[in-house]
Amino acid sequence: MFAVDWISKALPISRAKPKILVLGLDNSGKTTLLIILNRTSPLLATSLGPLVTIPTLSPSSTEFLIGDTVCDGYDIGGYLPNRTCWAQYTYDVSGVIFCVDASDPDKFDTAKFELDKLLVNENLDGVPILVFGTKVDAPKSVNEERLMQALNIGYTLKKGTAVAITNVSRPIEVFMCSMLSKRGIESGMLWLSQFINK
Ligand SMILES: Nc1nc2c(ncn2[C@@H]2O[C@H](COP(=O)(O)OP(=O)(O)OP(=O)(O)O)[C@@H](O)[C@H]2O)c(=O)[nH]1
Ligand SMILES: [Mg+2]
Repeated sequence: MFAVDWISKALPISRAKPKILVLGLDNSGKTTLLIILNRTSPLLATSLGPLVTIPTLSPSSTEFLIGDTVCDGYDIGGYLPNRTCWAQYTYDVSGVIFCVDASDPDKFDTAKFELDKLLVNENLDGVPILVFGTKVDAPKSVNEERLMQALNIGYTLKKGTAVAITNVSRPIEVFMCSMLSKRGIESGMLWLSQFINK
């Protein structure tokens, strides 16, 4: 017993890092978000170059901190061929970040279609979904209420005045943000952090 105690103290048990899927249509800001999150995790920061992205063709993962927990953020890409692969990544997921370009209303229906598929995916039952409405700095961006309508997310929990509705089996919340000014990112991540196992 003593030996086991000693070994477990000397060799910290390595647990799998929480897996966070970062999903959304093409051009919605997923890769940009992961670069920002990785940079704001000083101990993990690897992306030191300018904040420039190219469309994601192949899935990759990036470490970042949620609270003090190191997570793996999976960036699978948002173009149609990439979206057909999303379901393959839905095992053992601790959280989903779903990015929607709030300045591109023409894509809202497609974004809703993809979000709805995630909502009925059994692997993701109960998994919290943080919806980021990105590009609020862009001239044509819609406000939070309009985005929630478009995505048919009809309730809010973040302001502590939750309107309880039936059939809410998972936490889901919308936060508007700008990757340029970084506005809104922190509050969204703070909301998500409460559901990520330490
Ligand atoms: N103005 C503005 N531009 C943004 C914002 N977020 C991302 N962008 C820009 O939008 C473009 C697409 O961003 P990405 O992060 O590559 O988008 P993505 O979701 O990873 O796209 P795919 O890899 O094609 O799925 C880039 O030129 C970003 O600089 C934002 O909040 N505001
Ligand atoms: Mg990308």
